Amino acid sequence: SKIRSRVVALVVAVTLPFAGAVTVASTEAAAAAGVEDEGADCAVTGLPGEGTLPTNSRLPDPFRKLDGTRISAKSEWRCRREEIKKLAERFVYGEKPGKPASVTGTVSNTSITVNVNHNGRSSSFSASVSLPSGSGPFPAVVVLGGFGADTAAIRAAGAAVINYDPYAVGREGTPRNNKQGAFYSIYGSSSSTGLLLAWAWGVSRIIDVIEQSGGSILKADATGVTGCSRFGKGAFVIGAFDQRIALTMPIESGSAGVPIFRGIPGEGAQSLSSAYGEQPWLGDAFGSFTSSPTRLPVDTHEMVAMVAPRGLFIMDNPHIANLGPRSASVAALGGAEVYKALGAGDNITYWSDIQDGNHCANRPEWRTPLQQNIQKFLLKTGNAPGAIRISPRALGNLSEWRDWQTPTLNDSSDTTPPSTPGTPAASNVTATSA
Ligand code: MCU
Repeated sequence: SKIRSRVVALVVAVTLPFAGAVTVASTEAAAAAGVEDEGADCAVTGLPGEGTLPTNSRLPDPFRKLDGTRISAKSEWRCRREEIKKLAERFVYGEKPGKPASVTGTVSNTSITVNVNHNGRSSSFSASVSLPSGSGPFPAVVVLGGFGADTAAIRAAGAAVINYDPYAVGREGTPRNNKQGAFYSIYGSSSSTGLLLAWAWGVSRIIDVIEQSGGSILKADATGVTGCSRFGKGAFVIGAFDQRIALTMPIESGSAGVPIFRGIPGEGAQSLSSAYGEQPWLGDAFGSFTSSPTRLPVDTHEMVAMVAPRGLFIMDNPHIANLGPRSASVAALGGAEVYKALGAGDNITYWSDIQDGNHCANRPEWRTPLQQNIQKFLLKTGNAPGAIRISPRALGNLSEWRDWQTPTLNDSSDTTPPSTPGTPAASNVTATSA
């Protein structure tokens, strides 16, 4: 019957595995960096001013540098990423300050404390810790807020859970000119940095403390981050802005999270002005773009790319149009092009092929990929390839959103183009019955 075939169509998943042959080197590339920002020494010049931004209805080319030329070697990604970071700070999130003058604290089996001193100001916050069974030191997943993330599955996989209260670092419900929380105690209540990067700064300081703790309880080089909804926005930005994070797992993040700001017309996603106005999640500078995102010189596919080649597992809900799941799929597909160019196409998973439409529900479909991602990027015992499983209810079309193609990047700093073009990723459609 018509209804039956419609029901069957709803559970057909589009599966686009990345070709194994071109991504064999990806486990090496997966390693998180030892520093928060590997490109901190890159000289970024030519950042545009707000008045000079051209309109671009498509997604900006992630491979094109501010000087107008495109990168041709993998080694150039480090400083191109830094350009994207600076653009994202200036126009989207506000600035994320680096490590403060003094960060101290403790790690125990049950909690982490963080004390920060900078320019004569101080603040502190803490997070509770739940260890898995077995003997440490353990990798850990920072979980924002208390809902949506499958903490039982995280611990069963062998990682500790760090329960992080983002509101201790950046409160909600404040006006933009009077922001509150540990971040704003240091950088001022009129800081133009939005809550998402304040939350990110807090997680970076937790990692500083874990690094300094000597590693007998938690490993500093095996940290993941996750959260759902507004905390999915947070998890996404946190992972993008600290390269020590080995695994980034945003869940149902919605507008101001993974979905492209340019947004698929008519999708029904929360509008940018609504998200900007609801809470100071985004930086104050974003206020100029809520009704003209086509002027943005950066979009969220490039935040996906900022995570590359590290582990990224984006979970999304195709049943709620307000979350912009189609627009999120385009961001993932666009950012995945950078993963592929870096030889790390196996390190990104996007999964919106789920049954239960409730926001931030516990989902059986994500348990296995969650644990596989933890094994691969945190425990370093697994090597399951990433997958793009987009529900046909919420499938965006990247080709409508880009006017650039993905380059084949050289391995060395030698910028001579390679003689053979890269193998395109395989794509096929897998039907699953419910
Ligand atoms: C999807 O995330 C947000 C959404 O942007 C808000 O408009 C709504 O109020 O809250 C969502 C959320 O965080 O739900 C828990």
